[in-house]
Amino acid sequence: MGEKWVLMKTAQTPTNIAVIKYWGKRDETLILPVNDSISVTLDPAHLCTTTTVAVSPAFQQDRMWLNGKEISLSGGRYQNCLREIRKRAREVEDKKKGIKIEKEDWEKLHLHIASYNNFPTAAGLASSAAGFACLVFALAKLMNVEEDESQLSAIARQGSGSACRSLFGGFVKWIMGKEEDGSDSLAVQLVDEKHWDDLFIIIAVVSSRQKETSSTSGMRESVETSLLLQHRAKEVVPKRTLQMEEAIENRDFASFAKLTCADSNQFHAVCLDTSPPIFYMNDTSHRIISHVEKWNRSEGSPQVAYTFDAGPNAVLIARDRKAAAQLLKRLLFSFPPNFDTDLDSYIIGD
Ligand code: 2P0
Repeated sequence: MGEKWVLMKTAQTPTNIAVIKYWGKRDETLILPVNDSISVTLDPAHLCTTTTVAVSPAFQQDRMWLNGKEISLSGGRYQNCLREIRKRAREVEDKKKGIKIEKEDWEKLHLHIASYNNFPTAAGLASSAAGFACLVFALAKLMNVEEDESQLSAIARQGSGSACRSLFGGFVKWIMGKEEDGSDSLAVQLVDEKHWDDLFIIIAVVSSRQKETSSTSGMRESVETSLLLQHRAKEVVPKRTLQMEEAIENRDFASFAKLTCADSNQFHAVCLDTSPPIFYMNDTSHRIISHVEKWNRSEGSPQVAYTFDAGPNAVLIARDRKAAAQLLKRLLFSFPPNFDTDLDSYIIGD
């Protein structure tokens, strides 16, 4: 190997939004959840992470930049992903550039990683999901890794739990698994993105501020203190997951909306049941819920499902284009936007 070459790969990965939420770990290091979860992966054209990974014998250490700013790779989560992916690296040859990397060289070579999110980081829009999925996928491409998406998902999971679901499009299930080593805690695709392409997803950015309680510490506190979390994981989610899979399979929007809204509300109820209580939604979020509930009731059948992650922003899933157009009109009327020039987006709350 000469000293003057750089080999690069770029990947783009969308974020995903859970319709059956992951909240609580049974193993914090391996990131093993207390229940299964189901998500929908967003269109890669919108909320996504783009990551370029590069390797060169000239690099002195592994380094990473997020949105142009260098971040530390010393955390266990990055180290776990890098270690697991390096273990699976294979020989890479680029004859045109005269580069040959042997399998064992990957342990010695250092990486430079540059990652960009095209949406607010850590504002409850699952930035870590797209980020770790993209990192693992880009490294797998660079290192000629053979493993399929489900096997890669078990590596991305060790970066951030929800990341494992971003390696597939469409609707995706993260199977919690039973093994202590986490080998069966991985994502599978339920249906691809064409199966239910009538759905429209609108994200109402209520606030782009960083959340006060990170998901990681929030769910740790919930596991330690919430009795509702125990009931949810054991009694509610196993049944609800099956019902959700059936609703998705049959494109049954009424059941889908009922389950999605109920699961979001129960997740936030678990947050309130945590000591000290965690408040992710704000008044604007609550007003959006009331508005959608009233509208759905007045129509006789649900037009829109709402779901909120660890932040106040509303993810609204409309049954079709017509419902999405009506929803936008209603949102703009009831929540007149403040145009925020820094963010190039409409902020409808504070
Ligand atoms: C989810 N969330 O299923 C749930 C719903 C937030 C609310 O997954 O500690 O950032 O990195 O595994 O994946 C957010 O949790 O937490 C999350 P870690 P993660 O999408």
